[in-house]
Amino acid sequence: MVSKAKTALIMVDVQNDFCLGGSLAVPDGDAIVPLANQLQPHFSLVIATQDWHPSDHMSFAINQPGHAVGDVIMVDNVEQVLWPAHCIQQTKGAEFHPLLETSRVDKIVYKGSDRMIDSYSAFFDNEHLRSTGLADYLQEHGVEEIYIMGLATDYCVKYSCLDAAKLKLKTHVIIDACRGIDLKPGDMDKAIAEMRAVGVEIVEMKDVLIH
Ligand code: VGL
Ligand code: ZN
Repeated sequence: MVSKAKTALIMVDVQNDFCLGGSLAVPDGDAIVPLANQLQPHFSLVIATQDWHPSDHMSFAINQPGHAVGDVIMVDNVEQVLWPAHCIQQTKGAEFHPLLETSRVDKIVYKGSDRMIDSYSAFFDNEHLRSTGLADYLQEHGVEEIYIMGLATDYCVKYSCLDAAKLKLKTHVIIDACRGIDLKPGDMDKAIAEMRAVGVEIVEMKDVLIH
């Protein structure tokens, strides 16, 4: 039997550390939690990602003596931005925001568990060496079209969208259900332009909720 194509919602990193009071709080990050809940019933599959780092992860400034948060260093010949320690496995900061509805979540994708390589994308690590299994999961479930929202627009949302487009998924980003870090002012606008350039469709809540 040919499975009918389905549409999936991918909620990126709606975790305590990226929200108010978290160690890597994204400005206004909490605002997207009710939007995530509102979106879920409109999709046949709901997927949530969790940034899931060991405490000795090389992306944490504290693990790179002599360096500070925001520095960009080379790790194994790959550029790496240094962050405050965040989303450490099994800690409160790595948990989903307490108001995020999780009963409809069909699959959780963990990423960033290898201490030597970061993984902004929900699909692959930053060097595309290892897959998280999400692409196979979508294929097995007949998903050809995805909607991405969450945190942060200019990192995990952007890289997830770029990989999805490469995988030939019809990719939409629900831009008013995302918030960005803007480490350098303009990063968020640049991220939107980069996503658009590879064919990602930029949509808003209202475009999704009418269906
Ligand atoms: C993220 C920085 C470091 C994100 C994750 O979820 O956008 N950003 N780790
Ligand atoms: Zn991270």
